[in-house]
Amino acid sequence: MIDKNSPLPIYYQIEEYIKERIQNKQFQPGDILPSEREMAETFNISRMTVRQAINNLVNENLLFRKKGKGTFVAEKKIAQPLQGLTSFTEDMKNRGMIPSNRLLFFDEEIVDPAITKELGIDPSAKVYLIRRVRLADGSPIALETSYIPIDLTPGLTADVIQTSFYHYVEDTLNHTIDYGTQVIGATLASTDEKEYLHVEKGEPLLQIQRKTHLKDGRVLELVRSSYRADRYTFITTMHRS
Ligand code: 16G
Repeated sequence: MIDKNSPLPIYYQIEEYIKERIQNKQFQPGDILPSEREMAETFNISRMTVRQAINNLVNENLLFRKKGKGTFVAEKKIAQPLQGLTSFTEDMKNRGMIPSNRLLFFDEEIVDPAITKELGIDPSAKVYLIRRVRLADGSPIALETSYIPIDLTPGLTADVIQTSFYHYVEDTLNHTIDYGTQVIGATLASTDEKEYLHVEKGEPLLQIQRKTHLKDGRVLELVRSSYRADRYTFITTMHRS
């Protein structure tokens, strides 16, 4: 277990010990870790050393601290490849997770002209304004606000949007979704995000804006989302040409 004669630093051995237990599911997401004092006593090492190991694992997002409560095992991060235009439903299913939605708002609205401009439609035209919390295995991952031109998706209803929007567009309306452009940035959780994403106010979030086009060039959607930065990450392969 901990070998004080090993050339490997003790804090590193503690990190490996905790990682191993997370991997073999002895420590599950949400589980509380033994306290620093308990671990120091168990391994007969200093609390400073235990703290160093835990700090490193917190920085790697494998563990997280709750003030006054202790250190807990974090949920595994969802690594989203930045290749291929996929829907939230597809992304979660591909990972063996169960996607679900909490519909917060669905209506036809006149919106900010900056939005209609992005959508390439008349400023006086109403758009579907939709707000959904997107969940994976029941836990909230993203808060998504979609702006969708009404004439592109006639018959869109709250029921349809409870499942997959892309599925409806492709399989019911027979449109071909072509490409999207995505801007990714950072933001801090507002009161809404605190409520719907179950994070602390001011916690860092990933902010994403996606604009998606149909094969005929028309804009299908403009979507602004905030993703939990502790649950979501992006991964991309780059070729040096
Ligand atoms: C993703 C897209 C969003 C799209 C939605 C469709 C990002 C940042 N956004 O959440 O633009 O509307 O998928 O999902 O990835 P659905 O087909 O499951 O409703």
